[in-house]
Amino acid sequence: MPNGHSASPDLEQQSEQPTNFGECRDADNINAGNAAASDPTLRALGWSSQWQHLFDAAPKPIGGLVPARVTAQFTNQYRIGAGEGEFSAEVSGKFQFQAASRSDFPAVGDWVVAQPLPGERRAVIHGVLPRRTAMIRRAAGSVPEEQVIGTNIDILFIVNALNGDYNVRKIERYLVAAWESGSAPIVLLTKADLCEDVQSRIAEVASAAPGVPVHAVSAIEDQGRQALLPYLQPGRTIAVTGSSGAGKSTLLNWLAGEERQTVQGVREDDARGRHTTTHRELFPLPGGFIMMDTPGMRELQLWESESGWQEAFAEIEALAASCRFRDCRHEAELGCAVKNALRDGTLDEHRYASYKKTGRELARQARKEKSVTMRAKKSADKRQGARTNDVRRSMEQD
Ligand SMILES: Nc1nc2c(ncn2[C@@H]2O[C@H](COP(=O)(O)OP(=O)(O)OP(=O)(O)O)[C@@H](O)[C@H]2O)c(=O)[nH]1
Ligand SMILES: [Mg+2]
Ligand SMILES: [Zn+2]
Repeated sequence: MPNGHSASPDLEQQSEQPTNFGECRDADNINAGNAAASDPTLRALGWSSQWQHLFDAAPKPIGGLVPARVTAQFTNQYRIGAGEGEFSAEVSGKFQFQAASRSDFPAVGDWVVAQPLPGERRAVIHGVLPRRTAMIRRAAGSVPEEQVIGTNIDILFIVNALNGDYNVRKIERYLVAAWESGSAPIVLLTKADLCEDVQSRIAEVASAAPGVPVHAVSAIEDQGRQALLPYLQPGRTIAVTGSSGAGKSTLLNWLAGEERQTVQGVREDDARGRHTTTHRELFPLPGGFIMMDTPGMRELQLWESESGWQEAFAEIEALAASCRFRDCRHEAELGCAVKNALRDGTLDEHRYASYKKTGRELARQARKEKSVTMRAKKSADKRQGARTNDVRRSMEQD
């Protein structure tokens, strides 16, 4: 092991001071008449008076409905936490019928309108409260379809390990998705005990993550916890994301102060993980914050996200504002500020390449989505046409 213990003060250093994440949130003035708003079980899951207002405003087709949070998801089954405890839940038939796309279904982190079934630990979900944030990726498969990874995440820990997993380009992709999601990204470089030169890694990542705090930690050696404390505020939901084996579940156990999730060693040859965590799950932790553990991803397929891309490459977007042509593609155009910055070395070549590559990928993705939407519309029109003909024929027969 290289400079493990002695790295301690270094680890506390960070690229940027975390400042006002969610400072505004707990101006909760609890309505004394509202039992749910002050319910300790719900509050441990992140419930606040803002959610209470949304719940009060939500449509309620039947009586006896209560607020609950989706704490885990297994295909079509959910586990939800309500004031009355945990329930296994499914969506109602009407919900299923009315859902226009996969992303309308509840996801881990959602607050839902639920109906506990009398005398059972089962419940029916009738609605989902409006999401504050939603982390979305493109689902695996040939048809472009969005998959909601998690919702109502205040802070997203983008976890990348300082061994074979370390990859700045990978972090950039996660940042695009994080900015698009609405949650505040933080990069956590884990397994600092395995790295000889933590400080230069932090600096390298920081230059590819404008405006994003970057911290190095070692759960195994209990290093770097201090720097994370400002994020771990009561009522906050923090999700971890990253490759399998990056140390997400280990991080959760470390911050929880006890073994909540199973962890497993990585493959010796390439440091890849074994996909130990298999479903997304929320854990209310002792400090009053809530952590969402997620399965490691092989690859993060981005969902169309113009604003996330612009945010993740903010310094290039800022340069682009002074290009001579407004529609400059930063290739061979005259007066291109981006190309100038590349020439004088203020902009890194890899960073530029990654900016262009991500942009192309998102454009391709947008085209695909468009053509699928058009195809879906055409076949719907066709079905409609066939139905109209059927009706006409049957009328003619009459
Ligand atoms: N040296 C070192 N190893 C660590 C550290 N954190 C985690 N590990 C090891 O990395 C391996 C993978 O850790 P996990 O926490 O299971 O990784 P994960 O990201 O949850 O992986 P998936 O659940 O597969 O997505 C385990 O053997 C951990 O002991 C660390 O700070 N230092
Ligand atoms: Mg895990
Ligand atoms: Zn340009």
